[in-house]
Amino acid sequence: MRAVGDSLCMSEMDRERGSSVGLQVPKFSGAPARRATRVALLGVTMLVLAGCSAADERQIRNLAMPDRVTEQGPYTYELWKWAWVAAMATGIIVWGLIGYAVVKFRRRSDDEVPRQTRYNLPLEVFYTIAPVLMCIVFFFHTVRVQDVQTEISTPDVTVEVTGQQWSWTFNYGVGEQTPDATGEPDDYAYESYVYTSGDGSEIPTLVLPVDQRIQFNLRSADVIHNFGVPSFLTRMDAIPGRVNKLQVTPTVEGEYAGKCYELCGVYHSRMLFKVKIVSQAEYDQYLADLADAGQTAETPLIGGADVTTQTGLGEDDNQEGSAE
Ligand SMILES: [Cu+2]
Repeated sequence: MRAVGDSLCMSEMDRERGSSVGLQVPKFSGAPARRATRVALLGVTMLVLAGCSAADERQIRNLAMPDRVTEQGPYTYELWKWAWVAAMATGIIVWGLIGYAVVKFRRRSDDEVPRQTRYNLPLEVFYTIAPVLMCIVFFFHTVRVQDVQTEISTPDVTVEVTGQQWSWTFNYGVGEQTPDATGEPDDYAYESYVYTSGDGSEIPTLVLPVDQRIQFNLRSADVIHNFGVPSFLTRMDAIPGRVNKLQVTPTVEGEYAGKCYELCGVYHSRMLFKVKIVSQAEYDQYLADLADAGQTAETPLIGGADVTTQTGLGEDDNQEGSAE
């Protein structure tokens, strides 16, 4: 069997002799490719026609993002949208160059082997500088949006949130808030609290007043969790031993879903919670209802060293998680 190099040499020699013997490449027949294209087109058309429900249309319009229900959410969405635009522009340039090269440098006859190495200095300069510029622009806008999402200013309401394997505890302050409280023990924002706590069999609900800047003081009783609500378009880790602060301003009343975003153990997938954004009056009523139900505490339930995690922190006679 001859090596490829040999056959290339032979092909040159053969060509000189006027022979048609060359590199033995199977002849391209367009028929199967055309059939494949037709089948693919038909498939795509059927998929499109198979029905775009209203929900699908909304998904497409939102570029697969949830509706934004906070003041800060649109910043994340804009970053996402423009990242798509940048990716599409890059795609069009790359596909264009591929198409151009495929057509321009195609094999024009059976015994022709195009030059196998080429260089083009302007092109090489372009594909070195363009990605660097893209990274700089992406980095700039990512930092800009991150600054909005992590900005801490004086909150209207502070909610102490504890993640515990495998649910959440929400502590709401009662009465006047001390706005510059650090959230560390002995420096909580409120004099007393009401709470609700989920466990393995009950998904807790986080109730928030609309149009108020809410600060979540995030803590963990055991391992690293991550507090996130898709419709808020932001999330943050809850790390044992520290208080992470996240602020959002909900603007649209309604019910949303929240969850833990950090694989935190065998029942991580159970760490769901509901979010209800309500009017100030309904919020006040909710806190009063929690107080009536006896779910009150002087300090928020944040989980202690001996917390029994599976059952949640707020069991009536069994408040292992309370900070007393
Ligand atoms: Cu978790």
